[in-house]
Formats: sequence, C-alpha cells, structure tokens
Amino acid sequence: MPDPASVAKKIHVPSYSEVLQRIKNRYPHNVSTYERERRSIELVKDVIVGKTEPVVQLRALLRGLHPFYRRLLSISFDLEQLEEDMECVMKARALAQRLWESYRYALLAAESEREARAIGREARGRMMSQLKKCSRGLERIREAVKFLAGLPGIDVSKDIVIVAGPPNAGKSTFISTISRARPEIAPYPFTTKNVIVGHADFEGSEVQVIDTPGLLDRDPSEMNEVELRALAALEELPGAVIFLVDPSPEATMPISSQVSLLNRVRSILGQGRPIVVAINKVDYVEPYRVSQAEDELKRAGISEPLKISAKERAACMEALRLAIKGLSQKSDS
Ligand SMILES: Nc1nc2c(ncn2[C@@H]2O[C@H](COP(=O)(O)OP(=O)(O)OP(=O)(O)O)[C@@H](O)[C@H]2O)c(=O)[nH]1
Ligand SMILES: [Mg+2]
Repeated sequence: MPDPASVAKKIHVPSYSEVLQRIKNRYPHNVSTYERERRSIELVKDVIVGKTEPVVQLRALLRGLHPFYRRLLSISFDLEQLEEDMECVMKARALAQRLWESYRYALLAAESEREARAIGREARGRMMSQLKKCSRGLERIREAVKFLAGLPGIDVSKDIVIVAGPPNAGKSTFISTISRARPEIAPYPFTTKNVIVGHADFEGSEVQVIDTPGLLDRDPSEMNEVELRALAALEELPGAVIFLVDPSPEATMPISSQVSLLNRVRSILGQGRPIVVAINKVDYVEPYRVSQAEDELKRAGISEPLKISAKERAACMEALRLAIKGLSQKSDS
C-alpha cells in the first residue's frame, strides 16, 4: 500500500477562485459568435473537469487508506462532511460534461447570434454555479490533503515498535536516542502532538519506532485530540509496545494512575502483541521512587520492568531488543 503522504503531496486541489482564474480571459477572440460560444462552453467544461481531477485521485487514496491513517484523519476532520464535499465536486464534473453535450447541440440550432450568446451564457453559468456550491467544500478538501501530506510514512508490513506512556515520561527522548528522528523534547506534558516515525538500526535491519503523544488514564470518550492520536497508533498499528513509566517527582500522574494506564494499554494489545515496560529516568530519580514504581508494577503482574534512562543508548537498545524479540516470538507461535 503506498504511503499516503507521498501520494497526497502530488495532489493539488484548486480553490474555486483558482478555477475561475484559469477560465478568465481565455475565451477565444476573432472567431464567429457561434464558434466563440462553442469554444468557451468547452473551455469551462475542460477546466472544471481537468482542475478537479485531483479530487478523483483523493477519493481513490481515501478508499485505500489504512485504518490507522483513516483514524488520524477522522480525529481532525469530519469524514462524512469530506465525503459530501467530494461528492459535490463529482457532481460538478458530471454536470459540466452533461451540459457540454446538450448545449453544444442547442447552439447548433441557434437561430441568431443573440440566441447563441444566451445559450453560451446559460451553459457556462450553470456549470460554474454547480462548482461554486462546492467552494467551501473545496477549502475543506484542500485542508484534508494538506493534513494527509503531513502524515508519517509508516510501512505496516515491516517491524513496528510503538513507544507509549504518560505525558512527559521521556518517549521522545527515547526515540531520539535510538533512531534518526529528532522529535521535540521539552520538560512539560503534551510536547508531542502527533504520531512521529523514526528509523532505528537493529542487528542490520531497520525497525520503525513510533513516538506517540502522552496518554492520561481516562476513557477514550474523555480524551483530547492529541491523546486520541496515541490511541489510534496503539489500536490500529501492528507491532510491539514499549511503555515508559515516569517515577520522577515531576511526573504528570501518580504511579498508581500510570499502572492503571498501563493496564488499559495491555487490554488494547490483548494477547497477540508484546509489551515491554520500562521505568525511565533512573539516572537522576531517587532510588526509593524507582522501588516504589517497581512495587506497584509487581502488584499489576509486571515482575521485572526494565530500569532505563532514555538518554542512554545501551539501555534503550535493550528495551528495543526485548520488544523485537517479543515480536518474533509471537510470529513463531
Ligand atoms: N535525566 C533524564 N531526563 C529525561 C529522561 N527522559 C526524559 N527526560 C527529560 O524529561 C522531559 C520530557 O521528555 P520528553 O522526551 O519530551 O517526554 P515525552 O514523553 O516525549 O513527553 P510528551 O511528548 O509531552 O508526552 C525532558 O526535559 C527530557 O529531557 C531521562 O531518562 N533522564
Ligand atoms: Mg514527546
């Protein structure tokens, strides 16, 4: 399946005024009235059909969109509205074609120049007024294409390791330590607002490591758009998960809530997908806090969490190794 971002980057959907601009001043001169009207109706039809061709491409792209991308799109856009908007453009295309067929015959039967001009005016007016009905829709479609062009290029047929956890736990630090991606890192929650893909070398092959926004321990119905993107990655992408626990005093939520969040993630993954749990920031967090986190995790059935610093490559690579090992064990069984 093609990467939707690279397809979307080649789709240029015009605004209504761009279509108008394309037609303006292009009506032929120095020809008979009849010929001028015929050609100008044809011109309007050709421009409408030609300029809206990218919407046809967009529809095809959306039809083949992987559920993960569809979810991301649906978080930011009303998909039903988008369908209606594309439908409106399809109608304008079909009408332009149909009107061209009928008005060119009407022109043949015109009995005067005046009548020919009236026929031309009416044909062009009807074609353009249908497209004008889509002008707001075209703006929404353009926004959607821009959004699609910015989506991460993830190959779902290759190994994927998703890094998840509460806000500010060190997910982006982890990703930047093990991959070539350079996500924004900052000491406050919800720095990462989108799903980001990085590529890490692991034993001679490339693994896709996915940075996700932070999750709070709450029901999807209460989640904001940023959290919903993380949820979409966990629910719709295949692969393993590395879950980071934040034992630091600045953590956005107490360890008990982080464990409850971990349990939610585990139930999303079910039996089929491996999860590696790592207590992060052990390079500076006081040992008693790390032990408290270990105890809480033990009570939730996680007996041997990793203890890592997302700033240290060796520790992060160990987490990655275990996640990938989990993946290959699942595929063997
Ligand atoms: N000392 C130390 N600081 C860390 C470690 N991991 C993360 N940090 C710091 O913690 C803060 C948050 O790190 P991020 O990597 O942005 O955390 P995040 O989980 O991606 O945060 P969101 O995107 O907001 O959910 C930054 O100031 C990091 O420098 C670690 O292992 N050791
Ligand atoms: Mg982040």
